[in-house]
Amino acid sequence: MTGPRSKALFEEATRLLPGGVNSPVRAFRAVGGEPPVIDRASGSRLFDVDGKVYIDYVGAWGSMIMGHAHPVVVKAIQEAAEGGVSYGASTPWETDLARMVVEAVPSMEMVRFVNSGTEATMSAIRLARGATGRDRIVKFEGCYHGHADSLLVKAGSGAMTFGVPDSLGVPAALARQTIALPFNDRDAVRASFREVGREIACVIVEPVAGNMGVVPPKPGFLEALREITATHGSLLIFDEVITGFRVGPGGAQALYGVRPDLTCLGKIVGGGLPVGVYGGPKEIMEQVAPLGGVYQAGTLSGNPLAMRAGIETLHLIEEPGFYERLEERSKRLEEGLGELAARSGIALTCQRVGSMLTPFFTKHGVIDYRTARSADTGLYARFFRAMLDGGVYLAPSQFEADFLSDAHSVADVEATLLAAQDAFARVRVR
Ligand code: KE4
Repeated sequence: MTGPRSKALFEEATRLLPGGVNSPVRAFRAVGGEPPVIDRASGSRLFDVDGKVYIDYVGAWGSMIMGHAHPVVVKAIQEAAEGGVSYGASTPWETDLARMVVEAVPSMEMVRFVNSGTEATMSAIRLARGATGRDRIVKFEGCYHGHADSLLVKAGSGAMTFGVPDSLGVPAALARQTIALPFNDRDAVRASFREVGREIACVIVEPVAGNMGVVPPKPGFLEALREITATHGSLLIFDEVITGFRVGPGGAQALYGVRPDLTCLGKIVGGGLPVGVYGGPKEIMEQVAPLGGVYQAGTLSGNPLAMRAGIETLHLIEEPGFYERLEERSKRLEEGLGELAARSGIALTCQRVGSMLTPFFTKHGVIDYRTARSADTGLYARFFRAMLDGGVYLAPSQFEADFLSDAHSVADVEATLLAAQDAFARVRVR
């Protein structure tokens, strides 16, 4: 239950903002109840306006891998702000951050900074269409790439490969250019390419799905996408907005050894400030304005504060032992949740890659959107609310990922498991 100040402030927000929020999932509609209004954050903790403290596993949806208000990042932002907050002109820091990104992700020989993951994927798709002269794209059901029209598309009925809008306001004519296939189903990809491969500009995929809950790629799936797209002259786009710098310093492409044509980044790369990136081989990126005919622009792109936050964040995650610490604590959380659920007689499948994980309330392994939907979302919602009451802030949807940061201590994980033990007892199906 939220406190009186949260209630009052959220009530006022609902009069001015649709659903009281600036992004739908924050409204807690998938889990019920009203969201606490957050006053500040530090390390692994969120503090709401009523003074309640939470161990935070949302972390600005994966952005805050260093933990909140890291002093090095805060200082860099403060220093940058003293020099002015935005110029709309070249700065040394955008080049510095670009250099760090291309050194970390070798497939990105050249990059362009934008202000969100949506802008990154939207621009990468326009670039793929411009570079290939083709209009169709392939995405996967349950994968989310931001809210550009071409990506708010779900599978059409029957065997047709034409997509249909997944949001009001998306033109059917545009949606038909998007083919939505089951994640982890390489046969479906082969069949689509057999049918219309010559018309497909690109395949865009979350190499580890995070937006239906965490669903790893089946062995061979990413390799098949690489081989099929190369055979048909289509581009392979890895949407690493979540996995970039999350599942390792080189992202999922390094973890699984599959080199995409274009990569999209976001979240961590901006240290929590608004940054998206898209990039790839020079001969493709040089088709982007002002060099080439693929237009993309942005008033605040390469913002100096965001660049400085990103630079310091990437310096910090380069430190020896960073990912090992994350792996150790994430593994403990995954195994602890599994043990506690089993002891409570609750069907739970905890799926994890690195420090992103999802406790699915189902006994089945989750390999795609269809199996993800087999999860008991009502039970998840009750578990979520019991954990929130216990001071643990999980993702407010069964179909999202939870994230650990370097600020999550061993004690935080143990406290989380203690809260989970109580929550499982409270929600156990009688
Ligand atoms: P943004 O436009 O929200 O910065 O990024 C879009 C995006 C692109 N690609 C992937 C893989 C993403 O996960 C996202 C955004 N993620 C969601 C949560 N899963 C952001 C939270 C929200 O929508 O409020």
